[in-house]
Amino acid sequence: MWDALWTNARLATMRGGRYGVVERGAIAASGGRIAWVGGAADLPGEPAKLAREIHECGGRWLTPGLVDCHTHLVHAGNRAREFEQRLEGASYEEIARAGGGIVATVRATRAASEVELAALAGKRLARLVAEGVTTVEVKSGYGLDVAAETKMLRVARLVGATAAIEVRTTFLGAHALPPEFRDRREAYLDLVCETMLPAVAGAGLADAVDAFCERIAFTPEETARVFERARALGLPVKLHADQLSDCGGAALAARFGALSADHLEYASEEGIRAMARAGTVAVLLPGAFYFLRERQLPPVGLLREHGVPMAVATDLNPGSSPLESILLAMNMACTLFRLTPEEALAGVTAHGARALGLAASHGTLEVGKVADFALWDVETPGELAYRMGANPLVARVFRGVPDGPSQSLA
Ligand code: DI6
Ligand code: FE
Repeated sequence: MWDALWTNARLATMRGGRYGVVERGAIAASGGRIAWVGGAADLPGEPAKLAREIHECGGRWLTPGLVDCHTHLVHAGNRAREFEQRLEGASYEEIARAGGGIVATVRATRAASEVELAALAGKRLARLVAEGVTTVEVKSGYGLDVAAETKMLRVARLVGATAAIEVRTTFLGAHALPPEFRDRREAYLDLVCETMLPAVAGAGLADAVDAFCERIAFTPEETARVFERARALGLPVKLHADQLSDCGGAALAARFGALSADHLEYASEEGIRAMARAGTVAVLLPGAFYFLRERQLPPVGLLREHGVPMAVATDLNPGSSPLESILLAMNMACTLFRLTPEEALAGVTAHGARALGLAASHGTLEVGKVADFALWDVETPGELAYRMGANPLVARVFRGVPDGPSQSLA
């Protein structure tokens, strides 16, 4: 007997990154996994005899739980003042060079206690949960010393353990050069590679390692050094690649078999070919493109042509993408980057899961995968990317368990 069965649902299974529609569908969960999925007419018996709990979905659309595969949601403070400065004409790079930018958030995050950080992160997480997110990636990178980086990762693990959502953590020590290492780049990289990475790996605090490869951050050579160390410690890598200029980030990520290369506005065709060969996912972050008013579009046509799977994420962070809505990220991926609504939904399900190394267990409605679902009040799945600022979530299910009233913010 199954734990629970959802009947009379229209399923967007998202298998292979397509809608994979099953009209008049049913889906069952046992032990937190999908035990059965298909057309209700093919159920092996009377629903009441098959499962302990029956949920009638009233013909609504049921999708996999959404995956936000790139966020910086643990941090303190905000950068609203920088937003004003940019509106007065300063550029993101100028503000960063003048000691604002990432380093401003580092100061605030270092000063915050774990309890304070967890409270701030919990609020942001709740907004994602309210839109059907069931898996979220959270990066460090606003600590930039051993104590504050490990604090951020512990907070991310903690908020994950106390909410009905899966949190995957990524160590981003190579996000920016902290002020106390100004003009001592080499020494900071020593700290990242020889002290922080082993400490984080030893404590099991990170599922992956990321770096910001950019003119205002770390060079490809410096990034490669971090990646070598990650590889030696058995951790997969991801990369903030080619966001503001072509640094060869896409090819570098591919060379290390990265799970994903993220942003990619300036990526070259050669880099995209390398990603295709390496199986590296392209994570598109339209929130940052929008908020920084970038002009250079990511090469979506080339990504399609070379068969690189495209994920979509919020990049939720205080500097370049204060975006707390995965549904709006989907909409922007369509309006700004010209993804189809089907690609956008695949980007926050099947391909988002792949970008986290979770393709075998998450992101589609298939037997054996985690029973994480979202149920929507929409007439077609394309409507999820179409609406702006609406939230059609009706119910969310995490590991086979529907959210209770306290979690159900919809
Ligand atoms: N790229 C980004 O868009 C964010 N980090 C990164 O490496 C920006 C982070 C910030 O401005 O605080
Ligand atoms: Fe980012």
